[in-house]
Amino acid sequence: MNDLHTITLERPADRVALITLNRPKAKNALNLQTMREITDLTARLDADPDVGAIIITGSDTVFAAGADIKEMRDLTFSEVHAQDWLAGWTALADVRTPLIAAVAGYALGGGCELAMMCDLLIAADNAKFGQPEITLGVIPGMGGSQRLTRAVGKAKAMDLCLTGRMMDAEEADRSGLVSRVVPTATLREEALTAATRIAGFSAPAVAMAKEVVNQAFETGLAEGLLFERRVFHSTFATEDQKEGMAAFSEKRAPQFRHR
Ligand code: CO8
Repeated sequence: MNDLHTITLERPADRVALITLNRPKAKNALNLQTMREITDLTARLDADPDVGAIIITGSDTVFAAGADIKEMRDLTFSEVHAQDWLAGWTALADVRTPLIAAVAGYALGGGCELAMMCDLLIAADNAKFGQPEITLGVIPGMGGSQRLTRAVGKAKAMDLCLTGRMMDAEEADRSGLVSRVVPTATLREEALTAATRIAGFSAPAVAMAKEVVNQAFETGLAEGLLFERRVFHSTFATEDQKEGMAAFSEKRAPQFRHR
């Protein structure tokens, strides 16, 4: 796509889109243009019935080194407040298609926050996560204090946000930040395998599964369980439920319609 300058788009497998952050000279720092390109592109991919999973990745050594410090450094309070600086990223959290962050190397500040906005976070064994904003005289601004705390608990989140230290892949795995850790050399392949698998299932069932898990962060248990049960009931309105259960009974592979 020729309107992309800070990211690239590939279609490496059927029903899978792969977005690669591509500002190597700035360690894939996320500037406004990157935000617009990612949110516009993921919205377009989300509306495409031929896309069942989206991978977001960086290079072998850096996922993203955070928001673009050089772009922000001279902004005033009035400017960031008036523009609601970084609010545009919330569009990514509205994407209904599963998002897989495939993280190798540094995922710092906004880079860590971008990875946490995704649904699966697959880390290479060289990944390093951190919220170093405190070292710059600011605080996380794209969800780091909220999503990180929900993912790893107060003790670790405070440690990362107050000291600015990095967490390696092993600690991130132990702390519940990442879905799994894989060798750096196989990161892309592992992400692709997961994406292909997800994209092969019933698209309504996948969207509903994502929705109900996300609901766990928004509601109390009783309300969440009721929401889950009602959404479970609604899967029985889909042809894919009939096909999936018939295929199991008939000992054959299901042929999902994906819509
Ligand atoms: N923004 C802009 N440029 C960057 C960034 C960044 N986040 N990170 C690296 N770069 C640039 C460097 O300035 C350097 O440019 P140049 O070649 O022109 O000097 C180039 O990328 C290469 O970087 P290094 O030489 O530093 O590479 P190293 O391999 O030595 O180090 C690191 C890699 C460890 C990733 C290091 O670059 C680093 O620490 N980067 C900054 C990490 C950071 O602090 N991230 C947090 C940013 S703030 C944020 O994400 C959220 C802010 C929310 C604010 C809310 C406001 C409303």
